[in-house]
Amino acid sequence: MHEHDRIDHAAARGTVMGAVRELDGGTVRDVLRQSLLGSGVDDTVTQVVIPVLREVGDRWQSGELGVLHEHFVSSSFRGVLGELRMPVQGEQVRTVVLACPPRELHDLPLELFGAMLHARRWRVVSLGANTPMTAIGQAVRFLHADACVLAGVRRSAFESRMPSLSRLGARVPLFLAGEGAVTLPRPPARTTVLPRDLRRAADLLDAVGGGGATSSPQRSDAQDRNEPAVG
Ligand code: B12
Repeated sequence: MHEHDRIDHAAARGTVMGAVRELDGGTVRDVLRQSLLGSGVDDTVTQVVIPVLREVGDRWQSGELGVLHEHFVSSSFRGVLGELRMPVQGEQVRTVVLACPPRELHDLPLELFGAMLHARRWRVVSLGANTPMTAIGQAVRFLHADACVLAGVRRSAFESRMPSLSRLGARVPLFLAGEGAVTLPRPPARTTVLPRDLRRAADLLDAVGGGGATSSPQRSDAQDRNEPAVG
């Protein structure tokens, strides 16, 4: 990355944080659009959107910002995300289903990930927060999905439904993501845990999703053979 790119992203983050404090949605949108035009979806998500989300979250928890700022930033980012999903030219041959498991409400990082997959020419179908496992299975079947990604902040989002995750993983390349997935001591069989880094995760899914995830080194088929699970 060039020096001036880094300075632009830092400036963009500063301007967006200022706009969030002022509840100025127009400026949030303008800065994100400019960043998208100048440096694309991956950089905008990883260099501007995620750091701002984290900072707002941290400041909310410390009491410096209020729940209104968290709601405002989530809603503003969702608005711009909608624009990111404008149809891309050419064919989008692969379909991915995104969802948060039951009782998991932290869906924004997954939506951002969806924008990054969309930019990689995936057809992205988002089921959002708190989605019943049966509904996820139905969507996967109905769409003949090439991949499915489930994200959760808490381990319990996955730990409480290991058998149904393994069953779903037998039907479609299944990727688990978010802090709840990366901290699982043993991921469910037939699932792949995505790394924390969204760009690396998108590249990984792009490489293996629909193209034989069974060959992925992070895929936990190992459990079927009583070998230590990786990832
Ligand atoms: C915003 C927020 C919410 C929003 C969610 C908005 C939304 N629609 O997404 C709302 C208000 C709904 C919410 C609710 C709750 N939340 Co909350 N929330 C947060 C907050 C402030 C920010 C989360 C966030 O989006 N961060 C930005 C993301 C991008 O960063 P990240 O989480 O670090 O994720 C990184 C990686 O894990 C990875 N990653 C994450 N998701 C994904 C997905 C994919 C596909 C990939 C590849 C990677 C990836 O990418 C990130 C970059 O490294 C955090 C605290 C914080 N400062 O982070 C708490 C936090 C996550 N919440 C927490 C809790 C406990 C809750 C509640 C249970 C109650 C509460 N105390 O508020 C409820 C209910 C949650 C539920 N049932 O699911 C805890 C979780 C602790 C835990 N591990 O159990 C946190 C950490 C706060 C805390 N310290 O207590 N929350």
